[in-house]
Amino acid sequence: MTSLKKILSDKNLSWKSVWFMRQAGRYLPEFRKIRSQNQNFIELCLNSKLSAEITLQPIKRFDIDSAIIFSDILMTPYALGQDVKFIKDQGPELSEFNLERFLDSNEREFSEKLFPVYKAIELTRKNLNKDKSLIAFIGAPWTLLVYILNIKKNKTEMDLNKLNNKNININQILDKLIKFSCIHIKNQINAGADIVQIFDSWAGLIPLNNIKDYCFIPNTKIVEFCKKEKIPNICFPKGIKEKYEDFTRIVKPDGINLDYEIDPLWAKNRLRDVVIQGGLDPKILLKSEGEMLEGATKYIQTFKDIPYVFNLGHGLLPETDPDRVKKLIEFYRNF
Ligand code: 1CP
Repeated sequence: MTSLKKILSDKNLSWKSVWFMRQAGRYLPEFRKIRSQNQNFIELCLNSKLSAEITLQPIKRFDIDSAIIFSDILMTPYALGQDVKFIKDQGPELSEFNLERFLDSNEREFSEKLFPVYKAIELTRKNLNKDKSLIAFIGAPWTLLVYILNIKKNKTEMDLNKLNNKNININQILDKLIKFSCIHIKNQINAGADIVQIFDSWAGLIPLNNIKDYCFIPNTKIVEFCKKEKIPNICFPKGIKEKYEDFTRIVKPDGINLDYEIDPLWAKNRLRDVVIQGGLDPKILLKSEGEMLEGATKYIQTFKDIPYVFNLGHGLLPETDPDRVKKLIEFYRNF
């Protein structure tokens, strides 16, 4: 197995690696124990010692190649002055967006508010074996905007009125988010992270005629920044279907995470000059062991002769049995 960092920088080898999105968190009893003693989620993310400990929990349990820092994409709006709360069984809730306050925030204030996250990365790196990569992450500007303006009605519908509100200049907000996303990436790398993953979890909600402005351009600007800084990067434009091809060609990330709707063979034929990661439906870990291993085989087999990072098509679900995760990793290692 090869470190994720090496795979992303040296794409011409048929190297393999494995980690899982949301590997640190909700489905692990040792995480739930810490969480039950720390009701305020933002405060937990800002507790460097606990955050480092949670990051390392899946590394202690499973034979995986990378750790992803325990934090959240909503730490960016938090550091840009918005109140962020996580309501039990409902998800995040952000205070009313205040454009003036948002545009007013500066780099020093932003980095100071997120200092505990960087400290957690430093601590984790010290306790993580050298041959394992530490993954930093950000939410892509559009996905952050969805939360900042509270645009999402439910998992598949959006309140377009909010998007078309004449008093709101979407591009102005996206530009500020791009700038501060790059600052957050750089700070995380300086603290000891090796790679960044850019989660555009709600890219699939973008109206088709806005996909260039709201998805391709912001991701391109961030990837260009990473390239300038020599930071290995992986994009995850979830839900954009066949637009994965345009995305890869235009944005040119080092790595691309497939979502579970993308056919692996289609991806292998259409996505060029990029390291492919993930794809397996996290729901398959809830099915019988046979079904899970059959599903995994399709991905491992399809990508056996090109660089491939074994991972999922979205994060591990809270109801996943950790023993299933272990089984899946063992199966992959023995394949
Ligand atoms: O209540 C709890 O115990 C908190 C659950 C939880 C956890 C464990 C949330 C709330 N965030 C996290 C950690 C987290 N979030 C990590 C680090 C852990 C790991 O990956 O191993 C990461 C990478 C994220 C990223 C994240 N947060 C994304 C992008 C990935 C994705 O799943 O699409 C998104 C969209 C969020 C927002 C968020 N944070 C938490 C929830 C419940 C949500 C999603 C809410 C929604 O559906 O709108």
